[in-house]
Amino acid sequence: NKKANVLDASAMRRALTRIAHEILERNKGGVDGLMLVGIKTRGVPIARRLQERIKDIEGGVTVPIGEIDITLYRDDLSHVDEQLEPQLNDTNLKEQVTGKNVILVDDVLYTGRTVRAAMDAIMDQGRPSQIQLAVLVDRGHRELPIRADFIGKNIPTSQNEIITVGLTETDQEDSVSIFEK
Ligand code: 3GP
Ligand code: 5GP
Ligand code: MG
Repeated sequence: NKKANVLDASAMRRALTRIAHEILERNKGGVDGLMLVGIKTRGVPIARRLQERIKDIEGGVTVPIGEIDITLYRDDLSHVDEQLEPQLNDTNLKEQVTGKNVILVDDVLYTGRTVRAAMDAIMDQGRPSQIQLAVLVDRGHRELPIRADFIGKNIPTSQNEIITVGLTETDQEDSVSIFEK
């Protein structure tokens, strides 16, 4: 049952536009060495939106995009087994990662285990010059020494709350809400 709406469509749009600016500000070397890598499912459309924003800001430059599929073995959310580690299913990195500044993109950052698995997958493919992390929501409860470089919204949650992220690409609307499990 829903407890609160946290972001509506325009707030989400503003947050992603801000992150696009922050990515460009942080990476003064320019967009040349950048690469966006979305973590499936919803990290991928978010990465595409950031690619569009960066293109708008930087006069038409298209930053390359890749996708990584990392899922828990059992994908049944109501029975997410806390002992299961996120596993790599598939990567779609057409671009070489070696020498690139890879920006990982995900919808929600929680324990950090998914991001750790994503970093492993990227570093299996080559030697990026840097890896940075952009997330729409940081809900806290990290279990690893991982933090995001770019955050749309910090939402402190309890363990029995979940964040639902809706995106027009996969859902009816752009929205972020807090639910009680
Ligand atoms: P996503 O693939 O778009 O990121 O993990 C699979 C999906 O389940 C995720 O979608 C995410 O939105 C949703 N989800 C909601 N709560 C949780 C949670 O507590 N743990 C995990 N692993 N996924 C969650
Ligand atoms: P972590 O590995 O950091 O614990 O979890 C990150 C991944 O699990 C994200 O890709 C996200 O899909 C999912 N996740 C964890 N908690 C939540 C949550 O509260 N809401 C949503 N939407 N996804 C979550
Ligand atoms: Mg996700």
